[in-house]
Amino acid sequence: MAGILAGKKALIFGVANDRSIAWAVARELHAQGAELAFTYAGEVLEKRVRPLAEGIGSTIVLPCDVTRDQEIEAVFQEVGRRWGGLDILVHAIAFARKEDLSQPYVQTGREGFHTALDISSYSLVVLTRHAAELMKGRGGAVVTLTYMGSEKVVPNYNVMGVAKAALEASVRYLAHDLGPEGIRVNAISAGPVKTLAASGIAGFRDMLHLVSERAPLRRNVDPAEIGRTAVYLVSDLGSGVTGETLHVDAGYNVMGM
Ligand code: NAD
Ligand code: 0WE
Repeated sequence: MAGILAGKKALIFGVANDRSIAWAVARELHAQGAELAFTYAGEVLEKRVRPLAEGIGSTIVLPCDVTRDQEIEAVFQEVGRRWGGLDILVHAIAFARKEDLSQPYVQTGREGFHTALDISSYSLVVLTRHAAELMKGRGGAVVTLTYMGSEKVVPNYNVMGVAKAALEASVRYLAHDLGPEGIRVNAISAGPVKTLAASGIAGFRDMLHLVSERAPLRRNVDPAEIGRTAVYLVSDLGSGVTGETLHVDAGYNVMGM
């Protein structure tokens, strides 16, 4: 019952509801004994996130829209005050304008490009910088969520694919910067999962079906499998792994035909 993350303190960004990948990660970290804190993006989501957090004994639930530097600073100040340090950062945030996920990529405007890269890519850099301050002298681990649309063209993923490519490159550069401090930075490239972020996407059900037919495992991934991979990456089991993007996609990405 001790768990491989007993005594570890984890701060989780990206829970919107109980279908969020961040929530599946939270549950698996909690099952391994980690103590958790959560952030939510806006009042509407507080109503969803607070009961979930309280249900697993978390008392630190703070607002954070990652486009607002003051909110980010307030989160890390409060976590520092309550915990005096941090071991694990989970980043599971992405956003692009709806029109940029339907019109041809070539039409992407400057504002839409900036929005997608700011929220989905730059946020990892600023959150990791703050987290590293609280990980000083104790080491730590950062994990983010990405998608294969960074490596290969997935129709309509568009500017999000470009943002995920920047996110994965950031994982490597952050791993280089923070390795000397004993802080590891990795990404999980997940197969499609039916979450709130996926619900607005036309044809998402067909994508799930196609993956389940073509992937080596002949099925889709279960969010709990993503959560348990996060446990591996942030725990001592993954002590030699940093700067990596690990696919958890039933093997879909290895296929060439
Ligand atoms: P989700 O909608 O449950 O989570 C997305 C989260 O991003 C939400 O909690 C939302 O509040 C947050 N967010 C958006 N804008 C924000 C902002 N300005 N400030 C703070 N938070 C903000 O969907 P999800 O599918 O669980 O997405 C989590 C991560 O997993 C994302 O990075 C996504 O790209 C990635 N991912 C998803 C899938 C999938 O098929 N669902 C596959 C691979 C990777
Ligand atoms: O990263 C994602 C989705 C991220 C996302 C989703 C939305 C929907 C609502 C970012 N921004 C928004 N903006 C909105 O207004 N995934 C990996 C899931 C996903 O999204 C796709 C996919 C897959 C898979 C979009 C097109 C094609 C495939």
